[in-house]
Amino acid sequence: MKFSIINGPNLNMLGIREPAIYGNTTYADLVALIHQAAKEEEVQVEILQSNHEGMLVDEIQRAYDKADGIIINPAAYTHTSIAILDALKAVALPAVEVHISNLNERESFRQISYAGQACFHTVMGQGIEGYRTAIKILKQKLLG
Ligand code: CA2
Repeated sequence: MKFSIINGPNLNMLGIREPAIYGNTTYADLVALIHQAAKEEEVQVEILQSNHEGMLVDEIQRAYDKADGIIINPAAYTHTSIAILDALKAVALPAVEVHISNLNERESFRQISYAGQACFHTVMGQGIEGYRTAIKILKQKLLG
């Protein structure tokens, strides 16, 4: 079972600023956690982070040929990108949306998620541990 894990803009800055919202862990810590969780769950993962909307769309399209499911944190593009929503709908792979912070407790502009409309589940407010939860949920979905 292979998952494409896609992270959007500024997630490479984790741990550098705003620790009260995003924690002290770095993007390298997040990548390590994902690899550890994937090993434990016996799934394969490919991870991409990009600050560019089109790169995220390209990666979702690539997942169509190489992955069984998608875990995506589109970061700020969550709240703006119909292109990412359309790409997720186009590939029609089972997808889980992840957010490190709890969007329900934040600004009103973060209350809308376009990408989430093409995802069967959203994990939020669990910090980077949310990616482990997402891996488990996606695996269960694919196992039926
Ligand atoms: O909670 C999440 O995972 C978010 O997707 C993170 C995004 C934010 O725009 C979303 O509304 C919620 C931000 C990514 C990281 O941005 C940083 C900002 C300052 C310092 C470090 C990272």
